[in-house]
This record gives sequence, C-alpha cells and structure tokens, in this order.
Amino acid sequence: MHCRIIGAPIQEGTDRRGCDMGPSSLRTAGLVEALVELGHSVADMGQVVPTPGPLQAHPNKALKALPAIAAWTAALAEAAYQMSADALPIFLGGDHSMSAGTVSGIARRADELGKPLFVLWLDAHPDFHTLDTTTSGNLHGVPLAYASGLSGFQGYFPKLQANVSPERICAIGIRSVDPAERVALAEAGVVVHDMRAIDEHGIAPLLRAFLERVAAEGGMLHVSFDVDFLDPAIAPAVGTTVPGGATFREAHLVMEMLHDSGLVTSLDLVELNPFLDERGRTATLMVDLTASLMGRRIMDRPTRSF
Ligand code: Z70
Ligand code: MN
Ligand code: MN
Ligand code: MN
Repeated sequence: MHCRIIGAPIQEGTDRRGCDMGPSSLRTAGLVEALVELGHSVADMGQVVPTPGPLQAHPNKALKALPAIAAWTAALAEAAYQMSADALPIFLGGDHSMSAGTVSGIARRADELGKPLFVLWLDAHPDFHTLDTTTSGNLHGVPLAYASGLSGFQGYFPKLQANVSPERICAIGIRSVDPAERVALAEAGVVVHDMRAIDEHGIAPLLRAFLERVAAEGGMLHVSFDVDFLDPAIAPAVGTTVPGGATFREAHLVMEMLHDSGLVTSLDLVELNPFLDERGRTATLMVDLTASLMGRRIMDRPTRSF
C-alpha cells in the first residue's frame, strides 16, 4: 500500500492548547517507520497550511475562531481530495475540526469515483453540532455535521462539493452527547453505538455489521480516530477526557478487523495533545493502533475474513 502522511497542526477548534504538536509527536513516536516496517511505501507530505477566505460574522456569539477553522477546512478539503488520488492518506491532527476538511475532501474523491463513502467515527463525542447549536463554541464539535451536509454552514464554512450521507456514518465509543446533537443524530439517521451497546454486545459484532454494509455496497471507508475514543487510563494525552472509553484490547481488535476487511481508504488521527502526554505514551499507542490497522498482527490467521 502507498501511504501519504499529511500534518494538520490545527488547534483553534478547542480551548486546550497543544494539539498543534500532535503531528510532530506521532512522527516522533515512529509512525513512518512502523508503516515501512509493515512493507508499505510512505511519503511524508509535510504540513498543510490554511487558506483564508472571505469572512462573515455569525449570529452565534459563542463561536470561537470561525475564520481560522474555515481557512483550515478549505485547505484540508483540497489536500484530502488531492492526496487520495493514488494513495491511502493519513491525516495527523490537530483537533477534530480537521475532519470537516478531510471528510469533505474525501467525499469529493468518492463522488468522482462514483463510489459511496462510509465514515467510521471512533470518538467519545459525535461532533454533530451545527454553528447554531453549539453552546461551547468549540468548533471541534461540528465537523461531522458539516461533512454530512447539515444546513447552517453556508456562507461561513467552504461550500461543500460533496458530502457523506449521514446514514453511511457509524459512530462507535460515544459517551458524551449534547441534547441538540442527540436530536440531530436521530433525524439524520447516523448509526450510533454508544458505550452501553459495546458493553451489551461486544465491539466486534457492531463493527462487523457496519463493515459488511461497506463491502456490500462497494464503498470507500474513511476512519476518523479521536484519541478520546480510548479510555483516559491508557490515553491521557487528550484535552477532553471522558471516563469509560475503549480498552487497549477493544481498540486493537477494531484496528485488526479494519485491516482484515481491506476496506479502509483514508484515516484521521486527531486530538492528540502531547503537552498532556506521559513521555509519549499516548502517541506510541496511537502509532501501535495505526500499525494494527495497517497489518501488524500477533499471529497469522487461517482466513482473512472479518
Ligand atoms: C462538546 C462541545 C468535543 C471533541 C470534545 C464536546 C465536543 N460536544 N469534540 N472533544 N473531539 O463542546 O460541543
Ligand atoms: Mn472528536
Ligand atoms: Mn472526542
Ligand atoms: Mn476534544
């Protein structure tokens, strides 16, 4: 597999500073080396630079850094479109507002190829606010709603060239949802597997059902991995820790199943805040999980089914 690494040192989407060091930390933890070791060819494309556009004031006074996030979104959507032409792009955040750009750019690529795009959202949060419903004003809370084509972004964020259909989104690990998001997720038809569902059924059957849908429709699959999907006990380097997250073993299992499916076409690694890390522990875990997604295994298996 040919992989492209793209850094997006964006941190204006969150109150907590330090996410802009995420790409450096993931590189330092050996991301490129891990991929090469697995036999992949890797091109590190460096960092994306935001492209500012025309500004417009928004009536929601809570919104923070709207012009900056719009500028990042424009640049990242273009980068995601370009970088997905001939490779598997891996986007290094940066806070999760990064995915407004990456998912919409990949959606444009999928549209051009005539393939349905599916998104696996691994996160404690659904990030499904619109510019009107967010009360914190932190724009890492809106990327999935924007990329789904929800209304209210027109004139403030870059015009969407393509969107992901909300019913082709599967969110796993969810355990912190605001009231407006709960309503919007249900209306849009996003498939949400919260922590209770994981506890009741186990994470494997939930993921398997989704992967079977992606395979049946011949879709592309974008995986957006927020560090806070993981339990804070194993992944402390994130600004918004929420107790009760995915375990080490659940997370590796998800990555291994994704690998065996052969369906993943792009990946976000977001919200790593090295300023909060313990000697690179979380960064190293994110690199190890990426390695599992890209083919690292404990033992060879008789079949490669998922
Ligand atoms: C909350 C808000 C959020 C990520 C926190 C939290 C949003 N729903 N997203 N961390 N990645 O402020 O809108
Ligand atoms: Mn998130
Ligand atoms: Mn989150
Ligand atoms: Mn966050």
